[in-house]
Amino acid sequence: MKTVFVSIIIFLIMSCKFNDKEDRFTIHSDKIMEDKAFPKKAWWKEAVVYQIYPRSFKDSNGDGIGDIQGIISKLDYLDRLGVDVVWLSPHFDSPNADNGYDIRDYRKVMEEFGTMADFDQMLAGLKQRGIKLIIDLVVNHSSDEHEWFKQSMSSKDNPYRDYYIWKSGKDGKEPNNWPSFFGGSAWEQAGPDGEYYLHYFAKKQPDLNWENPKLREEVYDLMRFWLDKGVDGFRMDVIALISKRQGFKDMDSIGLQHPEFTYAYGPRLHEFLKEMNQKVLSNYDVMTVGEAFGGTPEMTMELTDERNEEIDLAFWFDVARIGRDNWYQNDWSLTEFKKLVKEQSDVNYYNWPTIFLTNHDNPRTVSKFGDDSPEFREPSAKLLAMLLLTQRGTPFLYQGDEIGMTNFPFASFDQFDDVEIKGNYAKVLASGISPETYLEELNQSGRDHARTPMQWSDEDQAGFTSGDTSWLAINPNYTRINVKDNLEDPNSIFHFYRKLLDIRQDNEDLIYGDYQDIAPEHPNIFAYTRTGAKATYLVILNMSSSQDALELNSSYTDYQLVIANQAVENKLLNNTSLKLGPWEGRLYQKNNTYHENIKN
Ligand code: TEU
Ligand code: CA
Repeated sequence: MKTVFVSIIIFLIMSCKFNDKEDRFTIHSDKIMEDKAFPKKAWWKEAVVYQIYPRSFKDSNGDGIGDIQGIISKLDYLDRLGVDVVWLSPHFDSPNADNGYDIRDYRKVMEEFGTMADFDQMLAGLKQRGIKLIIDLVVNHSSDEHEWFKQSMSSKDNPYRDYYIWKSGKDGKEPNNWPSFFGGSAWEQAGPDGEYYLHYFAKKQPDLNWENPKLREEVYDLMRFWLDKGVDGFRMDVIALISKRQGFKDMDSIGLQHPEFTYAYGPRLHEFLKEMNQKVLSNYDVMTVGEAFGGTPEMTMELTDERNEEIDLAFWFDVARIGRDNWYQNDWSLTEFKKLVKEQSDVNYYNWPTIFLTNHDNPRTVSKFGDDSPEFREPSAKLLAMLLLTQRGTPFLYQGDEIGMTNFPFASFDQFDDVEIKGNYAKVLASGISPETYLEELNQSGRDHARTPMQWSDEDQAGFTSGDTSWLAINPNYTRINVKDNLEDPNSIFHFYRKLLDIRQDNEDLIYGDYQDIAPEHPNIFAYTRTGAKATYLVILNMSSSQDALELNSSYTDYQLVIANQAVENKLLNNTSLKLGPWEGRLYQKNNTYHENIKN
């Protein structure tokens, strides 16, 4: 009896194992039979996107604020770098409560940035150079200075009332206990009727009411306005938040304690996005990328599943925000990091991933993921370039990363500009945290690190402005870290990015190839392959400031070195015991190994 039982167990274990193998094999053979060995091609899958935060990119008129003519003066620079698409953070008319993420007029250019003629000139200049442009669509909320909101606030009977979300108070207090991401309640009392309006972000960013079909038509119209000008798509700000849970019940009572989960993926999100796609996006050859936090991978994948016809791409925040708990930065390990990268990469056939390490809401890439000390800043910035540009997914590169710009050494609170940092200050201190601790954390996590002006040269104000001051302090390390020096030095971070961009664009398998982590448990070395029809690429990155070793299995011999961030003696990989220096990264290639790999 006992033996029968044991054999049944063994049989079960064996068959699981066996099935496992079978499955893997079936997936591959299916892929080939159905011609699904590789994802369907699309220009936005092959593109590398460069994000411009216009306020901090380049000032042309000496007022200390970046502007469109400034961008125009740097188009050749972008062309030289070799990026395919520019994502421009908001350039619309705005009172700048949140640096343009609070729009007063969706059809007007922010005066500080220039005019519509400047915008058209920039767009034409980009197109001449074969660079596409996507703009920021911020339609979860508008500015409270938008005409719609002024009307809406003026009276309960105004036809624009339902463009926003108004509720009466409960027992003389806010309608529910929802908090704003930027401190305090998400409700603000306003107007003659004593009602409250909803704002997930600052008070000056009232949430739009997507339940109202008229509002939705307004949004579709403004999208057409920019698409008809020739922009190539949108980055969609907090798009997962547009459909509100209509009960407006207290957070605890709906069982979703965290605001991100309470606000994101509301019941009509997919319906709204399908409508937007059908009425607008499907009429243009454009790309869309949604900022989509607050959901599980499955929920995010539903947004970008091409069969659903909603949006093309989504930003998953797990990788860029690893270890983050609000403004608090916890320690994290490389093995966790690898798991998150793999999770992002493992989307199904109908999805395509994105990869980014920072944006205008996060610390600098080299300071968070590399080592920004004078000794290791350069090799680690180059290694992170290799990581970003050899992943499976559309890479998003943030301005300044191509020269290894670092976090700013904030010494006091008056150096910050960010509405989030200021808005949360009172709440954080009231919770018993000391200002010193908050400042220390913000020096790792704060949004202003990414927003200090671009360092163009070692001249005054880093060549960002000809004026005496800039809107946010320049990082004092501009004398060492700037574009001018990078352009002159053939071994600079800039030129390394440029070469990698070339390599990616010339090697389709590096774009579409399968992703496999070959050393998921290694604590310091990130090693993976990208396998396509013609070639397999092997990427080996020592993500630590000390020397380390990696044992490869014998199938990884005879790989040819493509590029490395440090001198490598032997261009042919014929030794399976590898020793890597601190932050050493190598990219190897071997031809025609795809079919062999399947058999293995
Ligand atoms: O950010 C969305 C967002 O919620 C976070 O990334 C945000 O930075 C904050 O840390 C949450 O605690 C987008 C924009 O990227 C950001 O710049 C805007 O401030 C925000 O939406 C509101 O429009
Ligand atoms: Ca200016």
